[in-house]
Amino acid sequence: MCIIPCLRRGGRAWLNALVLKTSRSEMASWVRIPPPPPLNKEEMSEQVRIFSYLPNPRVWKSMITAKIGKVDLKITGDKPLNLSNWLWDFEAREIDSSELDKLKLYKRTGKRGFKGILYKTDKFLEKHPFGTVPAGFNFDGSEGIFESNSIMRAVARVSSVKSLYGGEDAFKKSRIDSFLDSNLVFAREFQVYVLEINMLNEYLYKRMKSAYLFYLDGIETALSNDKFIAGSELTIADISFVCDVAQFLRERDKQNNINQQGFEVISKNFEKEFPKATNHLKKLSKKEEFKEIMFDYLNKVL
Ligand SMILES: N[C@@H](CCC(=O)N[C@@H](CS)C(=O)NCC(=O)O)C(=O)O
Repeated sequence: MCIIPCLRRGGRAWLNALVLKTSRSEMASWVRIPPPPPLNKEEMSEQVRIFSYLPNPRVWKSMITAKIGKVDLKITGDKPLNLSNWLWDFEAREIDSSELDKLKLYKRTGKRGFKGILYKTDKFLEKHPFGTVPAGFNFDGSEGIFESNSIMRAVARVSSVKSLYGGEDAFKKSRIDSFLDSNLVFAREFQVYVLEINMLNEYLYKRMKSAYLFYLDGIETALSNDKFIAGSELTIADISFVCDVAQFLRERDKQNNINQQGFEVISKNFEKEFPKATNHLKKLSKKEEFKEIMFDYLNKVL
C-alpha cells in the first residue's frame, strides 16, 4: 500500500463538486470541477482526467490549479488499500470478483509504495510507462501524463488563467519549471523517507534532512525577493510548494516514532528557520481555493 496522510472529509460536499460514490466502497469517488457556464451534460467531456488513490496531496496540486484556472477536471480513485481492487486504466473502475480470471493478464506486482498485485491494463502502461498514480489523461485518454507536477502543468496549460504558468513569457515559464524541478527532487526524497519512516537509518535521514534544507532555503531566498515563489503573481510553483511541504510537515504526526528510533523531527524548527516560507504556506492554505481542497490538513502541524 502507499503510505499517505489521511484527510478528514466530514459530511460536506467534496469541493462543491459533483461526487458520485460507487456502490462498493465508501471512498470511491468521481469528482468533477465543471467550468462555468454549465454545459449540456451530454456534450460535457472533461479537459483532464486523473486516476489516483484518494485523498492525495499530489492530486491536490491539479485540483487547486483547476479551481483557480476554471478547468474541468475529473478525478476517480479510492483509498490506497482499495486500489488493488481497481482496474488501472483510462476507464479506471472497481473490479468485480467474477472478472478476476478474465483480468489475470493485467496482473502486475506493485513497484513503488504499493505491495502485492495491481491490475494495470496494457493500455494503461502504454500511456503510463512507469505505472504510477496519480495518472493523468487528456480528455479522450490518447495522452497519458504522469508526475504530479506535470499533471498540474497540463491543467495550467489548458486553463484560460495564463498567469498560473507564466503567461506568454517562455522564460517565466522556464523559471516556474525550475522551481517545480527542485520541488520534485525534494518530494522524491521525502517519498522514500515516508515509506521508510518505521525503519530509519543514518544515511536515509541525512539525505532527507539535506534535501529539506536545500529546498526550503531556496524557497526562503525566493520569497525574500518576491511576493510569490516565481515572481509577483501566484503560479503553479506556489501550488506545488504548498501541497508538498504540507505533506512533508505531517512527519510531525510521527514524532514519537521518529524519536524512538533516535532521530529528531526534521521540520522541528521550520517556523523559526524559514519564516517567509511558513508565512507563505499559512497564507495560501487559508485562501479559498486551497482551503476547499485541503480542509484542515495543516491545522494539526502548523
Ligand atoms: N513523483 C510521482 C510519484 C508517483 C508514485 O511514485 N506513485 C506510486 C504510489 S505513491 C505508485 O503509483 N506506485 C505504483 C506501484 O507501486 O506499482 C508523482 O508526483 O506523481
